[in-house]
Amino acid sequence: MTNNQKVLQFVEESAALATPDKIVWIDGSQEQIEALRAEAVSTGEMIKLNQELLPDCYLHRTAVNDVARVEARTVICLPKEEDAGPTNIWKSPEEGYEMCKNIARGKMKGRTMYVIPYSMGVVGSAFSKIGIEVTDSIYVVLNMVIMTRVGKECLDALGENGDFVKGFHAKCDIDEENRWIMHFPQDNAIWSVNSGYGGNVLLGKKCFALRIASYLGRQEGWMAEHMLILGVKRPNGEKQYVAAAFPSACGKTNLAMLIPPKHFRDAGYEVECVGDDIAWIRVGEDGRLWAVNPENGFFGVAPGTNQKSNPNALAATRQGTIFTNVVHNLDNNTVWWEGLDKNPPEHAVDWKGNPWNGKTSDVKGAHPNSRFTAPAKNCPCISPEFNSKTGVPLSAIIFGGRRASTTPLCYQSRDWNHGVFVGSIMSSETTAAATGAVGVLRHDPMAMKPFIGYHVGDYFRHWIDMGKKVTNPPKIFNVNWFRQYEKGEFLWPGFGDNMRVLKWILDRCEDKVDAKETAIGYVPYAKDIDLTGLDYSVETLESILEVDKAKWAKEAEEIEGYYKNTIKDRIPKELWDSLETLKKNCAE
Ligand code: OXD
Ligand code: MN
Repeated sequence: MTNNQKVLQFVEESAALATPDKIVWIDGSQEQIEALRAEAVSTGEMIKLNQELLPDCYLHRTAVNDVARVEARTVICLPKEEDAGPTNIWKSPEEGYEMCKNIARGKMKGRTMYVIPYSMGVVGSAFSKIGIEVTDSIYVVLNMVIMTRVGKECLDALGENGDFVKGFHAKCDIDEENRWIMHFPQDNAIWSVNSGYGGNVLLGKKCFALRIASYLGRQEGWMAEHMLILGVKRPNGEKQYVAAAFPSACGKTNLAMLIPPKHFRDAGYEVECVGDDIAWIRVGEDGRLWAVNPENGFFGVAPGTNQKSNPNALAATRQGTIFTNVVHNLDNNTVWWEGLDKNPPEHAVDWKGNPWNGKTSDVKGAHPNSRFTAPAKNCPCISPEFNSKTGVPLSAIIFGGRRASTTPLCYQSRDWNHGVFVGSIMSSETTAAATGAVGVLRHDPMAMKPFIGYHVGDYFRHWIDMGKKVTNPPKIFNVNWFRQYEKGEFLWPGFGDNMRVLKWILDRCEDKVDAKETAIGYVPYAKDIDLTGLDYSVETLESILEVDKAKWAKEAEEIEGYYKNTIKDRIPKELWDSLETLKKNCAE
């Protein structure tokens, strides 16, 4: 399929190590995809679902010990430990390669090695980058076909000499103790062994499009961010675009596909989804930041997705989708998950493969991190700019975490550098997207803690430097949809009603609305958040817009501790200055 010697050598070396019985090049053709689906069904790797209700949809179950990203086993291999920084696990490249190679040696014996040429971004766009993943998993091939642009045209785009990101994946024995996801940013290389879970094995996604790409972006002067991208069409037809960073499983997919409340729809507002997880951002000739979504599908969290919370995502999953670790409804050969509807199936199989009765069982049927892999083109609100080679210009960047208290519903930074500070101090309660305890507050700067491919202090510096390159930077905001009463219930309705906050943000970008200056930045006046059609009291809104200086003084102390004791060095002076301002403002 190619004369590119580097590609041929990579495939040859991978095969020499893993010794597969057969090598199959993925050309992206429908016949090949069909044949692989049929093979996966024949071996039990996938279950073919009801083709009338869910055409071209399949169900897969991972091993029970392999259901989420493994941050403690995700490694950045650089020559010097200090260059990986305090947010990463580090190994030297020599040690990393040796470990992975020893684990993978001979592990594809009796198996087929698939070679997947893929593009992150539209093939042929200056924004895009090509990867080659070798894998012994049909599930990986079929997911990559949905999540990226796969096929011969990627090899053609590489030509005889082009460079690419090398990804080696071997399932091995799905052994937790020998599971490693290793990145070699200096070599554009990724090794993943002993896992079959998407975030660890779809190497175009977190490994390439965030960890390797963030490293490349710093060298080449662009940014790879854990951000959704959405467009809002105003009644007069004008469009504004927003990129928003939230930690995993904090509603990025829901926000990206938001349906505005009726009052906004009637007025003519529409939301279009450009992406739900990753943004590659560059400086445009016009001095603005332009963003593309390098992916081609959605790897979304299933539980909680329903006709009310996210009808667009649900619609996207009705065709050509792979479901992972959800409930198999045996009555009609479809799927179900907690929060889909109030009618769990009685005759079903749970995510572990055990018989399950949704009416009587007291255990969850779907894993909390169960997923759908759905083609982006299925999404009813996909943006006409989705396949744009230049991307979309950003009016605003939004950061958001899951915080029960302290952080108000929304605030705006004073300027770019202060916005970088706001991103750097993000913290959020952990979710099921990664292994480990759920609900623990942790620092997650720019929602990138698990995804920065180098030292976090240098990453902050890169953000500051990017601000110097843009003459017309997006405005930077922070939102918190997750404020709670002491009893635990949420104080803001969220979902489609987030449009009310989005509208304020977009109006701020056009200087159409005033704001209150506070210790932490500009906060909306309650009167400026349009509550029309919502049964919601202005007092409650005021309470979640409040900035409590005493709480923020404590927060500032905590941030100082995080900067000093965790990140320790390489923090840009501009961020220390913002912290000093915050402390001073809270003391006044
Ligand atoms: C994801 C994640 O899958 O962030 O997007 O874990
Ligand atoms: Mn994510």
